[in-house]
Amino acid sequence: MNAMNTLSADLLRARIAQHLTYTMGKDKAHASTYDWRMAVSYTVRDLIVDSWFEATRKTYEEQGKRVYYLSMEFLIGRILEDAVINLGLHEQIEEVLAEDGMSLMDVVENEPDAALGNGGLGRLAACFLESMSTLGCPAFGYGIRYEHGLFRQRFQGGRQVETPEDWLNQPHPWEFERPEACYTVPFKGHVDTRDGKATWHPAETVLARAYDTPVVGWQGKWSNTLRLWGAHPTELFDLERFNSGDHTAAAAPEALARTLSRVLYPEDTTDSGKELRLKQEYFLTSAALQDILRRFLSEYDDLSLLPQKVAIQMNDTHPALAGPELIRLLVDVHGLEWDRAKTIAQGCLNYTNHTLLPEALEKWSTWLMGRVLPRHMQIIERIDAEHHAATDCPPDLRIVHHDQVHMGTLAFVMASHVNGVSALHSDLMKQTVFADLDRAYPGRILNQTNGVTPRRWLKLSNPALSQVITETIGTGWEDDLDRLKELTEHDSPDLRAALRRAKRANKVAFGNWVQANMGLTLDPDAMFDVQIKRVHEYKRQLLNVFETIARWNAIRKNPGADWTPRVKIFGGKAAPGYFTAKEIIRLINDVAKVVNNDPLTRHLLQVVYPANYNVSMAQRLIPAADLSEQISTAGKEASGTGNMKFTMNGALTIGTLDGANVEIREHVGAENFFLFGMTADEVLERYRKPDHARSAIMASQELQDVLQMLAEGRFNPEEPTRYHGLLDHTWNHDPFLVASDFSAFLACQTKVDAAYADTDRWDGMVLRNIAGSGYFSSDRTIRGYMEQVWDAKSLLNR
Ligand code: F58
Repeated sequence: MNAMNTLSADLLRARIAQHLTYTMGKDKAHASTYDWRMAVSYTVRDLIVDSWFEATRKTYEEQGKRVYYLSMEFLIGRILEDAVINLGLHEQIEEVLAEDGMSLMDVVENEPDAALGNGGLGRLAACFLESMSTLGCPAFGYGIRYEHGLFRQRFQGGRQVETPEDWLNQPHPWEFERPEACYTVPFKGHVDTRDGKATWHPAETVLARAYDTPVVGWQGKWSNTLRLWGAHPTELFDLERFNSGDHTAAAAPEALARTLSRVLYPEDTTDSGKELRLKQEYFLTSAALQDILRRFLSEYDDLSLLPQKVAIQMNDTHPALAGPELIRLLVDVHGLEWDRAKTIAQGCLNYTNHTLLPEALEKWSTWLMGRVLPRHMQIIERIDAEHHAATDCPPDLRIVHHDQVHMGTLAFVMASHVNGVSALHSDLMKQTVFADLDRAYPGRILNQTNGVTPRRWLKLSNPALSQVITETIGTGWEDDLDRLKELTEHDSPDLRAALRRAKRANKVAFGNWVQANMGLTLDPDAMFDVQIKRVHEYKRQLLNVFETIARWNAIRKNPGADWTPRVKIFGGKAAPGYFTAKEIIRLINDVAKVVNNDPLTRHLLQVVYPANYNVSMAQRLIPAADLSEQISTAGKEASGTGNMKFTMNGALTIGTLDGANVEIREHVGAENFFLFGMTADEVLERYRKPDHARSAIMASQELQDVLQMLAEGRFNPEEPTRYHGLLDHTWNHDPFLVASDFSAFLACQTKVDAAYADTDRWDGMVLRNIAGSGYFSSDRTIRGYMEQVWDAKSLLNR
């Protein structure tokens, strides 16, 4: 039992009332949901602060090694609900609020999502923070306090329209501004070298100011800090200019500085050549490293101890300037010799790779790097020269070649450990993109399969299932998720029925939400077939919508047959500049419009695409899913983490042997997973066939019918040629082998239908999926990093 559970409703009532009156300045008669939410948030935050201080005190006392997780993205979602669940205060707060006619759900849903990330990479960082706190690993997350997170998505005539996100428009109750934790970040200018000593004379400077959010672990035993940097001008205002009447120019320095933390880049493949992005990356990295060194030097005076006391994780290459920046600080500011500085930097740094897609591997032109960060360009060149001398690598393995700085190579060379995010992905790293570097630096690459926090993704988002689990195996599974295995020992008709009831209740709840927000009525007994993730060609939403059309055709041909009713649910955003992805979104919406209005089929097939998919929508949708679509082209999805959340929540997967699907299938049993499609090796083989698309299309009448309908504008009679570009792309290029995997997908979906129709069989499969999902807790992942990457120890219960 955690201490918080014993907090009485009386105490909470008093504290909430106190905050309502004295922090919000409202009396109950006039308090809005927003006021209540703020009062509850401040109350809960107060309860975390003590454990937060205690964790800091303990880390100093024990001189523990600290982990620093550097990430351009933290896709946190709502904070209050997570804190309430982790502190076990759910029931008491519900009780207090009910007395004033409020519900905890209304209060929680008043909070905007903190959407400081694009997708999996950012959400992983958020899960990791929570697990590091749960495990008592002393850690800081470092990121940017974007004023505008990921854009909001609307559909206009089926097309994605982006509008700015505005989470900081209202006060943010979870952060503590730290005006004293402030660092100057330099840019541009020139470097003087005298007597072998370099001096950088920057032409621009910006202040990085810290904003801290406590991250509380399960049962409130430990809290770490998410420190986000806001950009501020070094000089507030040009008073002389203002007085001379040039008001706009007077405020220019401020506007320029603030741009750095204004908005999250919404691209999900790197858009190199953007100066602002490079500056953002350096802004985060430099502020974080200055802060790390300041904290270290407040405790120790020998910089050689740095690798023993500090582990820095680079979340992808976005903070890969950490290598050159740490060397710069050690050499130029702290006066260390180059060799010593470089060894120390390598001893602290580690790099996680999240993609093998060539277009997503960051590169910067040497011209831009030299102009924005002239000192770093020098340091990078020296690192590169030494890397070349030590490994005798060919030119294309160098950090700098073809006038570009290859950030993956830089990160690799400067890291102690480099990891992939699933077993398959880590193997492919060794076989493909990093094969030569792996030979040059053997043993550096290792695997840490991703995980997700079961607190948010099971306990919080799926109370119905959580209750069944607790009633069956008792409490304690929340931070020991392997215990879900015990469910299989309790397999019985009663347990299967209980799981089914929980799922149905979640489907009804989601159906009500769809009804209220989209005006569509869903049948909770139909199979909810869900694909939610960023829209990208390699994730193959196109394959799914082609299958949807083929299914519609099949039903129309034979409406009286024994069909398994389905609701096809899509969710996800496309990068604003990604034309093909946006076309796919439009197509799904066009198909939905036609299919949902067909009186012949609509009791058997519906298509739903709610706009603005985000963390909160995922929390609603995943518990309601029967089928999880994980259908990327094999070898392209590094891991996936949504796949894990679905499994934990009792959805069955239809998927390829890609990313962590491979391990999910091993853990739940091959017989409980709907596998289809080419393997990564077969994919490579297939690419060698020049007419792979055409020949696959010619082999499938169903696919030809689908493409013919698109050619005729069946879903868009107002503009029949709308999808001709997409069709040409499919017939002649099909870069992610949609056509080649289509028939296998269709056949596999037929097996899914049959399995769903056999209720007892399906329920048994569901049970085995939940029971096998324990491995995919991010606690397991973080333990792996602590032991194999960071050499860090838990400070809990010591
Ligand atoms: C994702 N990457 C992988 N990148 O695609 C996914 O397989 C994996 O599970 C996840 O990381 C966590 O390891 C990803 O989300 C981005 O969003 C980047 C944003 C910034 C530009 C480059 C892509």
